[in-house]
Amino acid sequence: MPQDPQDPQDPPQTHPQTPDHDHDLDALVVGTGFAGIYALHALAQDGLRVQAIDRARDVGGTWYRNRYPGALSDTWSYLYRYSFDAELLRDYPAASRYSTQPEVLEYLRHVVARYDLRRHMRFETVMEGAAWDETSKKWRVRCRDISKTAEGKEEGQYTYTVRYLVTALGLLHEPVIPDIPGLKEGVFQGEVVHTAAWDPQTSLAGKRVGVIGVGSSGVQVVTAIARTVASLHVFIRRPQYSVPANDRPLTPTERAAINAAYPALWADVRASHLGMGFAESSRKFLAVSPADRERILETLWREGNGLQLMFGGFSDLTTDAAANAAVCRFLRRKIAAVVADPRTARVLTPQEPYARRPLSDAGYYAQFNRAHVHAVDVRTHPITAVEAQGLRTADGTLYELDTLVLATGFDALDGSYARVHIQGRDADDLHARWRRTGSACYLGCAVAGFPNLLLVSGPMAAFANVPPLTETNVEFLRDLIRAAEATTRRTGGAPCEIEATPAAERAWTAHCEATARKTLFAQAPSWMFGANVPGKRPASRLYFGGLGPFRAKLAEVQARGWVGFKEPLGTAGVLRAHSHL
Ligand code: NA7
Repeated sequence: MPQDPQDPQDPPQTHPQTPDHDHDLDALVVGTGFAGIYALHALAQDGLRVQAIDRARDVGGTWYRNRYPGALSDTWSYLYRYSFDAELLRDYPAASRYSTQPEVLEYLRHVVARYDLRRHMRFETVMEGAAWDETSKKWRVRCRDISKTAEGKEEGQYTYTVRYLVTALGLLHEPVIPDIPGLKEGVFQGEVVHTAAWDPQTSLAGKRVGVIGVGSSGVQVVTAIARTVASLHVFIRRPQYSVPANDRPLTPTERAAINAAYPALWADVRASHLGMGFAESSRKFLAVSPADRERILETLWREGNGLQLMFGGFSDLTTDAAANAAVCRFLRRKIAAVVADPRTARVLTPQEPYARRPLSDAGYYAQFNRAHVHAVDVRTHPITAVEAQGLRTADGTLYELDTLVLATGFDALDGSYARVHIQGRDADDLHARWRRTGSACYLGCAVAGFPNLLLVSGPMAAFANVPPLTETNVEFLRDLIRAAEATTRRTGGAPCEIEATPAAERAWTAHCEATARKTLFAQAPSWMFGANVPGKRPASRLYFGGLGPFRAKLAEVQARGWVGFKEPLGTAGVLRAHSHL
């Protein structure tokens, strides 16, 4: 299965203008998705000698690797972008309500070109490991240049020596390959492709296709390909609720209104919980009459977007089990109204609470009314093997396929660190430590024992719209670096290190867990809690308190002299969970 398939549309490879042997820098950014691009830009603006590397052949991160048909962001297009450049916000196209994967990738390439960032970037470069050198107070980052592998030449190995290591590895990066006998052994004679490592050359038209998984990726790919394939079998273990996205072009009048409102829109986004740009309701579900609840839910269904349905009509759907159950009944009625065959509808209808990452679709349920599209219940009859001709299920049926699509998700958040070996003080390995003791992380950006390692949206960052979350995180770590540099200049002694205290890291991680436990999300096993990866510790990897409160915490940490970071940078105290300035 290809990890990073080549795309003829990838731009020609460039390398940083620094000589090859000059790998002694102020900072290295690992990853060139939304987070890495902005981190590189912010640090370069500050005059740091910085480069960014990426395993892929181009920028984009998630939006480069997830090039499957139907991939779409479910945030309003005009808010699924950076806010730091007012002119770009205003002038860059927002053709429709949502952005497709090619549009997001094009946007990111445009930003990179606009700020001439490619000259600081090196692609097809894998960070294999990094080790903190206590003597020099620098990270030694071992890298492998994989660009020559395709030509059969020897891969290059080299080391960056940097003061700051900024990991922008992405929240959803590492694909999960299910443990189905025969899959990894490669016995299937057809093609296997994972949505998170999609080969753009893959053609599904006229093929007998099987899709495993019906999270966001599965729902999107199924909806996009159903019309053109010869047959489609969708293997469904735990169906999820999906709400129409209701995509449509934005009119010039709407675009003009958005442009005029941008400052206020971003202020609302930054103060809100989700940062999605819709008004989040403060109305409790059971405080509203049954007739009004139905009317509100109908309006939300028609207006579209799963996140908006979950948070835009009522404030307590993710905390009040009775309210949630009532909305589940509403959503099940909607599925029954669309899907003609009751047996198929049963396979597609969830019985669990509406408490996973909400999905949005472009007509998912209706695809199952096509005679050649089948919902296969693999909860009752699990998949037992991948065979030469296709998939075998426990009832003995063999589903013959030409192409098998794995829409089986990600080893999310801390999972992005599984393939890199980052050794901090005492040679402790970051991912090994997280597996041993849980994914503790202070404010999603710093880990005790790992000085000057700055994570962008690492574990325990807020669950929110990615671009404003990314900007929040990057600006915080940029300010940390500025403070560390200023402290070094002021003391005139050893370089000031940025390092979370164990107590602050523990307190923030416990606060994240306690916040998550108050929500129904904690009861529905999903990637957000590590439940989709066998052997992973079941715990929250996100802060469910909201982007606004998260930003307030970061502001408080800064205002209180970097509380929770070690001296001499910080005051080494512990940020109280409910403290206010
Ligand atoms: P998700 O949401 O983790 O979904 C993965 C899907 O794959 C889910 O339906 C799983 O079923 C299914 N799956 C995984 N392994 C198997 C096996 N062995 N048999 C049957 N089904 C299986 O990943 P996505 O990529 O869709 O979305 C992740 C996030 O990306 C999304 O929330 C957005 O934020 C963007 P299960 O539910 O475990 O029964």
